[in-house]
Amino acid sequence: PRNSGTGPPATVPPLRDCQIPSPLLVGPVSVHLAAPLSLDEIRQRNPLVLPGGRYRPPDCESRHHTAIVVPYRNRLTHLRALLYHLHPFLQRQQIHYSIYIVQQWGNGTFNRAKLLNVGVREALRDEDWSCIFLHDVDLLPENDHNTYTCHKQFPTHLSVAMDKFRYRLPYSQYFGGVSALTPDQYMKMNGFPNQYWGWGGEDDDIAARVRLSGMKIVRPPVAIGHYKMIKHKGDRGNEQNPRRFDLLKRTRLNWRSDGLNSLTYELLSKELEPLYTNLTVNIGEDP
Ligand code: UD2
Ligand code: MN
Repeated sequence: PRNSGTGPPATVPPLRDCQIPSPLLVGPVSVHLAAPLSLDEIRQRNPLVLPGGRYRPPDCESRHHTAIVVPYRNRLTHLRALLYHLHPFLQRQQIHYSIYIVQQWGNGTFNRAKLLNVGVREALRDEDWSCIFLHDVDLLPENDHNTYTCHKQFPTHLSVAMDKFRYRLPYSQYFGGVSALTPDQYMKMNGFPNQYWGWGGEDDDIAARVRLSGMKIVRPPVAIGHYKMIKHKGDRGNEQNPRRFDLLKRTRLNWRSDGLNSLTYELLSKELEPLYTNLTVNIGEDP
């Protein structure tokens, strides 16, 4: 016991810093999707994860504080697969983290980038995160040397080699899938666009903002940036956005006025689920 009898309380010794790299890393992992477990089974396998999907390494002090933000609607099978893989993956990296699922309320057209803006703003209300990950629900990292931490100077694009693109970068400005920024980098580019309703374009807009705000994209080596994308069809309510090409022509004019500084939404609920924080949000409709 830390306290015995009447003496002064013993001081709790501070934890030592976690080793870098983490001694728990295993490198490439085979990601199989056969039978995704139930949320309850995943919880049992991750006993140290606290409500809201929060975790801190138990025996060392982590230098990395990462919020994972996932834009979401109606993809429960994918969500289970993501939680099943990501929790142990992040724990092996000895990161202090939390997973936020930002769920678009209603049946209106999906808006990935606006949901990401909401997620970043809400996550930063909880904690002074040093790094924010923007993560598609259907992407599973296949190598834990791909660390979920931020580059000091520049935004990072992590999903550089996906099975769906035959493990190559599809084009050099590609920024879709999984990316990461510090709060400062995010502010500097005025966050993400709010005006992309439906599938496509928003990732290229975000990449353009990185450049326009004077930054560049950094990436891990292709050999460790491997991801599996769970195969899926297009979703109802997320049809291709026919306006994306026109919008992309105006990023240079719009990025300072459309983004974090013009973001409006209504947070309908925030629930600390056993494996994630669920934010349900009304982001309005395509005008
Ligand atoms: C690509 C990009 C993605 C984004 C999208 C265009 C990759 C790996 N990813 O994904 O980052 O730029 O193109 O918008 O290239 N979602 C839901 N419910 C829905 C619809 C979407 O949860 O009904 C979320 C979910 O997190 C999903 C993400 O939005 O992973 C992107 O949508 P997608 O998976 O349908 O698009 P995809 O695979 O073409
Ligand atoms: Mn996808």
